[in-house]
This record gives sequence, structure tokens and C-alpha cells, in this order.
Amino acid sequence: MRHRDEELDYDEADLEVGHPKDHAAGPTAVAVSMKRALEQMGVVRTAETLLRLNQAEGFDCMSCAWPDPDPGHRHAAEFCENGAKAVAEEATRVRATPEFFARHSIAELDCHSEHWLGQQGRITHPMVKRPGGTHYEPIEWDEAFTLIGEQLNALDSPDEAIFYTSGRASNEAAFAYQLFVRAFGTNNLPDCSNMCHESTSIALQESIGIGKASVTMDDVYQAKLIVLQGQNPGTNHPRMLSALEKAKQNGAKILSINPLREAGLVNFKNPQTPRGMVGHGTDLSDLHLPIALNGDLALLQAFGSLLVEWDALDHEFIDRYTIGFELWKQHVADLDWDVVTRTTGLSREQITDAARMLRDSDATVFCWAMGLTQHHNSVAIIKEVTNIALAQGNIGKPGAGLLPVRGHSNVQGDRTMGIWERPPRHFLDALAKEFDFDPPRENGYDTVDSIRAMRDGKAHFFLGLGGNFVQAAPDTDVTAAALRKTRMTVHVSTKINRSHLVCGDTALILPTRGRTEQDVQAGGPQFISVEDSVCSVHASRGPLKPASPQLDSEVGIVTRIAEATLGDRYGLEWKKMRDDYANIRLHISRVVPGCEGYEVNVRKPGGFVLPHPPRDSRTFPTHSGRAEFAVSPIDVLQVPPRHVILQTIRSHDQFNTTIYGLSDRYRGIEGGRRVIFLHRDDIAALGFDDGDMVDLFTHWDGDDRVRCAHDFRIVEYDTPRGSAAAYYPETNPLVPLDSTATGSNCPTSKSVVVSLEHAGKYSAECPPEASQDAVGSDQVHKSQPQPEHLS
Ligand SMILES: Nc1nc2c(c(=O)[nH]1)N[C@H]1C(S)=C(S)[C@@H](COP(=O)(O)OP(=O)(O)OC[C@H]3O[C@@H](n4cnc5c(=O)[nH]c(N)nc54)[C@H](O)[C@@H]3O)O[C@H]1N2
Ligand SMILES: Nc1nc2c(c(=O)[nH]1)N[C@H]1C(S)=C(S)[C@@H](COP(=O)(O)OP(=O)(O)OC[C@H]3O[C@@H](n4cnc5c(=O)[nH]c(N)nc54)[C@H](O)[C@@H]3O)O[C@H]1N2
Ligand SMILES: [Mo]
Repeated sequence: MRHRDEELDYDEADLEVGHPKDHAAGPTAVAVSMKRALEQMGVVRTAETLLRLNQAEGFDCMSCAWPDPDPGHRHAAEFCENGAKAVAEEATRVRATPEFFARHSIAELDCHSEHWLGQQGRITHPMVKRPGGTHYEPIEWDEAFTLIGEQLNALDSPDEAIFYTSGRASNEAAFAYQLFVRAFGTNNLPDCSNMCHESTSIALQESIGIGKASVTMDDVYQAKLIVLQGQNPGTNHPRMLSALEKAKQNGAKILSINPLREAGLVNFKNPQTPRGMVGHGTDLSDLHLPIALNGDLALLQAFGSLLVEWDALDHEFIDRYTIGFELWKQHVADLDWDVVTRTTGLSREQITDAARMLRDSDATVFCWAMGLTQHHNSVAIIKEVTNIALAQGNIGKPGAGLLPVRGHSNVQGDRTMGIWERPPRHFLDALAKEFDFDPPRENGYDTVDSIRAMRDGKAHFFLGLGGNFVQAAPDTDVTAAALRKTRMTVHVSTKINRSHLVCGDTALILPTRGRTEQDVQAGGPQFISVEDSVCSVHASRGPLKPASPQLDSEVGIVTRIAEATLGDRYGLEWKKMRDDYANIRLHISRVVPGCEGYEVNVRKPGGFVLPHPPRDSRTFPTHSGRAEFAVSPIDVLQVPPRHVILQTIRSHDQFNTTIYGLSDRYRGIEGGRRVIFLHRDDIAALGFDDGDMVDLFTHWDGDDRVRCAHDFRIVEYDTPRGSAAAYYPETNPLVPLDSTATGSNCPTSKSVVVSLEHAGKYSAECPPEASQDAVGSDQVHKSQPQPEHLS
């Protein structure tokens, strides 16, 4: 049986499995960047965009939140392969016009792959699907805003509406959006962060009093040791490799901890240098620990135990700035090494070697991303990273600190601007004072709770400011059904994605300008501002003419929705904010802590850095006023016989749910995406051969739903035993909605317990004709027999 997407858009026979690469970037990266850029944008637009990307007077790359070097130290080409792909994807010359939507019904579009949908180009007009309609048709902006306002005002309570944000929205758009939503009367502001670094935000908030990185770029350059844990920088933060190279040249060592030996952890061929283009490049990791999935809590506690045993501790720091040390010390002293070696898949010698690197460094930077945040015990894992940093006094001194590497280019800024379903009290107080109304005080829904609310008929309206909710969220079929139950879905988007095809009774697509584009409003040309992973805020100005004269900016769209919904409620001056974004920034400067003088500071080349008490002065704004050691039991994920843990990851050719192409070059995969990476011995033990086609089934005790995803080709790979990997979002139907991290409610996308069956053994045929019920994920038919070990 073939998966529907691939049947239409590409042939599985094209899938090629080669050898994983032992280095990242190099000449191939340059060639691929230029090829993709030229294909999508042509010569002129390629020059107009790429030369301004990440320059002080240019625009901020929308691909990731990695910081830029100081203004005087930027290269003429300050971008990476995946940044170039992101720009090409947005600045493409292809257009999805009203004629395109007239030619293709929604059901027909839904038969295509995410990759194909993205290739149909930029949306040029606002579009509507009316109740009972089969196609999107054009709509005037004014009518679209009126429909939204009427729908929102007809709800029984503002809490029946959900306002999602993806982390690409600018600070200005985000601030205006949260203001609108709170003036409307709800804190239902879920965002992509709920599926991303939420575990980080919660853990750091509790441990050190602020949920953000405690380092500057200089700290990275000056570090003696950099730990890269649960992160694939070569693909997802490629410009980070230049910073790592510089740190290595300054004498840093690198410890990488990852089930996979990702190319970007091994060696970097910097395209900016001759040795990167023709030479050996720079070796990165000095030691690599191929940890089993979800083994990190045990590993970190073993580090703690050894550091305590060796007395490699900063007692002065511990005494002066922390609480809870003695309890933690006792806890790690009682460590059970059998549990540690079993859970991590590592030997005591390997762990001891790594702990020695920590012992021998007096300035360590700890970096992490989704490999640590998307497990059931992620909050505990990140608190344990913090414990290790605190034990050695590695916070608030040069060359040291915590560096959660953020995903979306402005996900951190959106939070700073108040996109948060659990807004802190001081933020609401400041909002009340500035705008003279009382914002709602009750917490709103996060992403998972939003899905539950729509599923259970408690929410009837969904608006997405960017993003691709149905593909990004867990449990695809549940999420799709929940969205379809709503009265209205609205998406502010640049390009077509699956979420547009999973419609409420009425569905609207409001097309927006992107980062690459000029933004002229009544008050003249505008710029926007963003915050990167190290709390640095700076301006961004798009160089290109917008993809269509019909497009408005996100600020324009949000303020017009606000006008249509709220009228002149509370005297909020939406037009003034829209005409000149400086008026939004003035509000920001008076509401958001650390943003005093925003307008002046953000206009400086390179912008300004937000305050961070632990980084700046070893002040810890926690409940106790000190940094807090946390004690967490090692809870081992139970894996039944004949099951493996599956992590769902990004290929080198995608941005989250946007699939640029079918080449995961560093892992040796070309021409397809439906693969599952497994250790050779697991393949044999499960009774399969390399190259076999399998279906994947989730083992989850929480409910009796059968979750499956079809047609994955087994690829023998260098991953620990019991630890499998496959791409996101194809595997999202397998992630149970209720399987979330304790404390942060983040879906457990990196530890899904699955079993494998020969393809087709248990599944009915894919529906021959796609219907409105079909989403681009796989369907399980109710009559389908369950695999024996699941029943
Ligand atoms: N080009 C590109 N850039 C991106 C993105 C993109 O899709 N494409 N996405 C952006 C976003 S929103 C984000 S959040 C970031 C994501 O950046 P990453 O977190 O690097 O992305 P993932 O592909 O999820 O990779 C997770 C890594 O963690 C490892 N890992 C998984 N489980 C474990 C574990 O239990 N322990 C340890 N130690 N390691 C583990 C995996 O092997 C993998 O290397 O990238 C951002 N940048
Ligand atoms: N299984 C699994 N699921 C995951 C993850 C995982 O690792 N595994 N990762 C999670 C993570 S870390 C994240 S951050 C989420 C991502 O979740 P989202 O942020 O919701 O998803 P994206 O794919 O980044 O959103 C892409 C869409 O944004 C729109 N877009 C692009 N540029 C713009 C713009 O400038 N303005 C507007 N308004 N729209 C724009 C386009 O229409 C595009 O289709 O997914 C999460 N889901
Ligand atoms: Mo993310």
C-alpha cells in the first residue's frame, strides 16, 4: 500500500539510502543554497535578499533564533544553507491565486503532500470557505474582518475562542495581538512554544527565576567547555557552528550528548574560510555520548554524583547564591549506577570521561533544544542541567551559563511581548495601567488544552497567527477532528498549508507579508523588531516588494480584526498603532520590563540586550530569592517487549511543517521522508530486514485509541538500541494528546513508545477518494484488527 501523499506527488521508489556524512556545511551547502535560491527567486531577488539577510540594516532571518555576531563582525554572506532555503521559500515568484483555488477543491488539495502544498507559492488574496462550501473563494478584506468580528461577538464567552501564535510574529504584531485578545476578554493565547521550549521556560523560571538563556555570544566564544545536549545544530541552527568553531579556536572543548552522531556535532567545514571549502574543516566534539532516548536525567545525576565525589564544586557560589544543595547532594550520592547504565545505554567509563571534562572546566556553557524538552520528565531534566551548572558556579560569570537554543526566530520575543496563556501578574497590572481596562486574570488554554477544548465543544473559534496547527500539534487525527468541530477557523499565513484544509464551518485565509517584504503603512515605511536566543532585540526591514498588492502586514491584519471585533472599546487606538508601529513600541516601552527607551535602543545597529538578573548580577528572582537546586527521582520510561522508543525529528530539508525538499543529506536520505532509523540489532530482534516497509503503532495506556502511521522504510542506522527515529510531522498521528511533560504540558514528541508491523498487515486501504474527513495524515479504520500485543 502506498501512502496517499507519495502516490500523488512522488514515488517511493525514488527513496535512496546512502551513508551519513561526517561533516556539516562545506561547498555542498553553498551550492544547495544557491540552487534553491535561484530556482525559487531568480537572480535579482536572490541578490536583493541574501545580501541583506542578518545585516544590521537588513532583515532578520526567519529560520531560527540563533543570534547574529556584533555589527562590526558580520560577513557579507551572514546566512546558512537553511536560512537561504527559508528566504527562498518565502520570496518565491510562484503565486497561489484565486484561480488556483477555483481549480482545486479543498478535498483535492488535501490529497497532496505538505511539500506540494508549499510549492504552490504565495497566497495573493484573502480567501473564504463558506459553510457547506467545497472550495475557497476570494473575499474582500472588509467582509472577512466583519465575519470574524460577528463570529467572536456571538460567542457565549470570550473563553470559547482560541488565539494561537507561531513564533515568527514580530514583537509589534505579538504585542498588538495579545492586547486585542485580552481586551476581547481571554488569556487563550497558546503558541508553538507550548510544544517547543515550554519545559525550559518552566524549569528555568523555577530554578533561576527567569526562563531565558543566561549567556551572551561572548560567553560562547570564551567558554572552556560547551555541552551540546539534545540538539542538532548542523541542521537547525547552522550559524551556531561558526560560533562553535570560534570557541574551539579559543581553546574550548565540546561534549556532545545525542543518540545520533549528527554531522554538525562531528565536523564543520566553514564556507567562509578556505580550510572549510577545501580542507578538513574543524573537528567539533571532543567526546560524543550516544545516549539512549530519554536517558538524560540519569546521566546528569551521574555527573552530579561524580562532581560531588570529586568535590569539583564551587562552594562559595553554592553558599552565597543557592538553596537546596544538601538535599540534592544526598540524592545524587545515593545514585544507583545499574539504573544509570541501563537507562542511558552508556558505560560507567564513558560517563566518567564526560564528567571529567566538566570537572576540568571552570567555564561551561550548557546548550540544549528539543532532545531535552519533549519528554514526559523534561522539566526535571532541565532542572538537572541547572543543578550541574549551579554546583560548579557556572551562571553569571564570563564563558559560562545556560543556553536553551530557541527554535522559531521570534518565539522568545513573542513571550516577552505577552503571548502567554499564563501571563504573570505584573504584566497584566502594567497592561491595565497603560490601557485603562482590567485584563482577564484567569489562565487560558495552552496548545494541548486548546485541542481538548475544541474537541469537547468548549471552544468554537480558532485563529492562527502564522503556523500550521494541525501538523505541528500531536495526535493529528484528534486535532483535525477538533478543528473541524469549530464554527470558524482563521489563518494568517503566507503560503498554503494543511491547516487551511481542516476547516471549521467557515474558514478564512488572510494572506500576509513576510519578513522579506517592505511594509508601508499610512505613516510611511515601517520596520519590526525581534528578540533572539540570547535576549538581544533588534530591528528588521524587508527589502522586497510584497508578493501581491492585496497583502497586509500582520500588524495591519491584527489591528483590523481588533477594530471589527471591539469597535472603540476602551478607546484603544488601533489605527494609530497600525499607521506607525512606533506607537506600538511606545506602549511596549511602558508595559514590558526592560524595554524602557525601546524606540531609541532598537534603532541602534545590533539593537540592545534585555536585562537578565542571573546573568548580569547573580540575582535570582525566584520565590526564595536564590537559585534553587531541585531533587528529581529518576523515572524510567517503561518500554514493553518488542517495542522501541521513537523520537520525531527534523530532516535537513524542512522548517518544521514546511517541507523544502526531500534531501536529508547529512543522514544519507534522498528522495523521500517515510523512513524509520533503527539499530541493526533491533531490526533483527524484531524480525525485520533493513529496507522492509512497516507500519508504526503507538503503545499508550492512557486511552484505547489505536494510533498508527503507515509505510515507513526501515533504515539501519547508528542509533542506540531501543532508540528509533523518524521525521516530524509524518509521525505526529502517533503522539498521544495526553502524553505530555509533567509541569509544562509539552507533547512528548521525543519519546513515543511504538511497535512495528509489516506494512499493510493490520491496516485497511487508504480511502480511494479523499473526503473532507481525510487529513494528510494516516487514517485508521474502526473495523481494523488491532495488533495482538496492543489488545
Ligand atoms: N532548518 C531548520 N531550522 C530549524 C527548524 C527546522 O525545522 N529546520 N526548526 C526550528 C525550531 S521551531 C526548533 S524548536 C529548533 C529545533 O532544533 P533541534 O532540537 O535540534 O531539532 P530536532 O530535529 O527536534 O532534533 C532534536 C535533536 O535531539 C536529539 N535527541 C532526541 N531525543 C534525545 C534525548 O532523549 N536525549 C538527547 N541527549 N538527545 C536527544 C536528536 O537526536 C536530535 O539530534 O530548530 C529551529 N531551527
Ligand atoms: N512530532 C513533533 N511535533 C512537533 C515538534 C517535533 O519535534 N516533533 N516540534 C514542535 C515545535 S518545536 C514547534 S516550534 C512547532 C511548530 O509549529 P508551528 O509554528 O505552528 O509550525 P510551522 O511549521 O513553523 O508553521 C509554518 C507555517 O507558517 C506560515 N508562515 C510562514 N511565514 C509566515 C509569516 O511570516 N507570517 C505568518 N503569519 N505566517 C507565516 C506558513 O503558512 C507556514 O505554512 O511544532 C511542534 N511539533
Ligand atoms: Mo520549536
